[in-house]
Amino acid sequence: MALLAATPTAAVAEDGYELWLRYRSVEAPWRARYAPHATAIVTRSASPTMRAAQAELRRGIVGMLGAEPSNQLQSGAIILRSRVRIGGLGKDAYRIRSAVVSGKPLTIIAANSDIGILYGSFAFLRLLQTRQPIDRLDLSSRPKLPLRLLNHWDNLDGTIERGYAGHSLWNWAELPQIHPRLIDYARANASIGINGVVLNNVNANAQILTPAYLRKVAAIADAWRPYGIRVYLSARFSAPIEIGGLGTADPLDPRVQKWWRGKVDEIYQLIPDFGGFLVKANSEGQPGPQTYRRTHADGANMLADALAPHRGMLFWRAFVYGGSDDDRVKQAFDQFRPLDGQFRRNVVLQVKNGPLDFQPREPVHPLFGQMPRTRLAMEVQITTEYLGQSTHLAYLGTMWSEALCSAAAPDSLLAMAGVANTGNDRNWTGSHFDQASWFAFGRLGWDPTAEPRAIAEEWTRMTWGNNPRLVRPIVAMMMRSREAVVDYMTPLGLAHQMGTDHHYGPAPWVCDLPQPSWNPCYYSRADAQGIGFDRTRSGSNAVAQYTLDVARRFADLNSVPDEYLLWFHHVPWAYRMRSGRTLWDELVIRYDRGVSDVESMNRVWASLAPMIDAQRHADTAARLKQQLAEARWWRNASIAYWQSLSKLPLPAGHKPPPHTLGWYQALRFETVPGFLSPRIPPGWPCLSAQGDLPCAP
Ligand code: GCW
Repeated sequence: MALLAATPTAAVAEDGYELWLRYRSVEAPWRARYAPHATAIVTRSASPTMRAAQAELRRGIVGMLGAEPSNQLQSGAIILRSRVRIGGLGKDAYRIRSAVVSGKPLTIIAANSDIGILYGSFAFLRLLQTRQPIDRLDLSSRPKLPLRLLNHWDNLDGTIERGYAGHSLWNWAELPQIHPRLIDYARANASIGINGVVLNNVNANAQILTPAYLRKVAAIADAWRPYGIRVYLSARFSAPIEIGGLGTADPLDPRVQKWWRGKVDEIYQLIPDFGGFLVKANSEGQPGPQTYRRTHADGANMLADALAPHRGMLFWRAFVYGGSDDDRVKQAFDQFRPLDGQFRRNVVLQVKNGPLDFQPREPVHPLFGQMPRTRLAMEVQITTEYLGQSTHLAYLGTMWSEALCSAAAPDSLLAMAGVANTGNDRNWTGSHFDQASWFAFGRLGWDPTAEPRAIAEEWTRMTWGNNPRLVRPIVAMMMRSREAVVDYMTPLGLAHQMGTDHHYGPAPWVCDLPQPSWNPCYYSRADAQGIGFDRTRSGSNAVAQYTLDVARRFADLNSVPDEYLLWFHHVPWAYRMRSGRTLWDELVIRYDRGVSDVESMNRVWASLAPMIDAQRHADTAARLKQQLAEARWWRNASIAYWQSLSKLPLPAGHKPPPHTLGWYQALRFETVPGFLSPRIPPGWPCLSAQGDLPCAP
């Protein structure tokens, strides 16, 4: 250990490309323990998936133990045994077991299918990567959810909606030639059990369904097949008009049905294991069945019928609002709950984790647990549109686990869908720490009951190193990180206080957008008397959408958790909280707590410098510094605005914002991602990384 401390791994240059599959050399005592159990890799099958498993094991063993494994059945061999019919385990499951055969210690990775072997191989490597013993193994694992999908919001022009890590990984000009990076992408996904990828944005372009694109899509499907990843596409509901030459997309029109059947047959000719379609319909301007006075079920079932003969799935999103003046968070439930039981077997209703829109904190979506005759997917956003984009360190395992644990969600789930945070940045996700949420998404899709802390620790060990002096503080930082964002952006159940359109930075004062529910003021309902959205019976009664016991808990001021107070209740500024403080004081304290958490993250990270490679350390340090400036900005701008309404003094010891409200309101951010071209007129004030100082002209 002394030796380890004296020669830190910091010497090795790293850029984050390898993600959590770094396979760096293990410390000598561990090598002595591992090497006798990794002398050879033996398999009889040469299927592409088995070859991928073998190649990964070899890569890991050479990297970590520095010795080339043979392919001989010898002492210390790893035997890959597929199609063994392991009772009780499904297709993707694996079993890893130590055995002694004819006096030779062996490790057997067994599975019902080749893909189970690949998953088992990654699991075996993970044991070494996280410094677990491997000499007396007997473990098995199977995914609790059969479908674990990434959703890419990639546009055909290479841009990514809400993407903060560069351009799309799919280079349509270069395809069908496969860039090696696409294989590394598949390895990363297979290592965490992801088994489906939707390639294109749900705000879909029908061109993806034309033969020229489909041939390129087929090349991707071929490349990923060995890794167990099926390709899916977002389908634009009006494609029969745009690329089919029809005058309608009415789902009950036989010509439309025939066109989709033909299109689906054409896709399966090229991609026999095509996963299916994902559809955003009648939402935010996207076309859909309601255009023809048909229901969401009519639309979904028509597409599902075209896919069914090929065993394809149809994911239909429940993210709809705008069709009524009612509270926005009620609208998806009101539209979809009555359709329970009306969807075909191969339809999956894809529901966001919360009823609004990927906020730092929302209560769970009330559709979970209340669509007993419909298969559901929980959609989460890995890309952090509303949590500081790729600057703020926010580990999302804790957030998703919160949703998965609530309202019996896991029992009613067939799938998890995660809006991907990858792009062509060298380290895939822009921020190194954003890799953790990609990792956690896969691990929670495999087991929604997994502990977010255990996942964070696993990722930390694989990504940064196993030294406990580094693991402990990093995990602690990750576990607190999302709550810190909640505190300095939208504490106590506030939501959607972000800047218009790009959703970057605070804008609680905005109240003039044409669609009422796009306005932050719609959600805060703040005025001189108080703050919060009354969703009890005296207000929108959204609370009644929950099951009786949950509804009661949320509706009652005595039992609603502080975290959801202003989501469900409008209360006076002087409202007395459980802490004994007034709401106003508590609010200010929460903002400050969030900021001080980020201060401490900065300190902790700085102290880890000697144990972390220079490039990744510096990159993360720079982002944390920016995060601190932005956390202060969120705190100051929000407090300045609320104070202009409440007229109350700040509690003792809490500093007033350094600028006037008008100063914060005048900031413009027209070069942040979301805009295609910089549109900052010269002379606009903006925020510098140094804090509340205007940028240099
Ligand atoms: O959160 C919102 C985003 C949109 C996105 C939409 C959706 C793809 O701001 O950019 O559109 O959600 O989920 O459909």
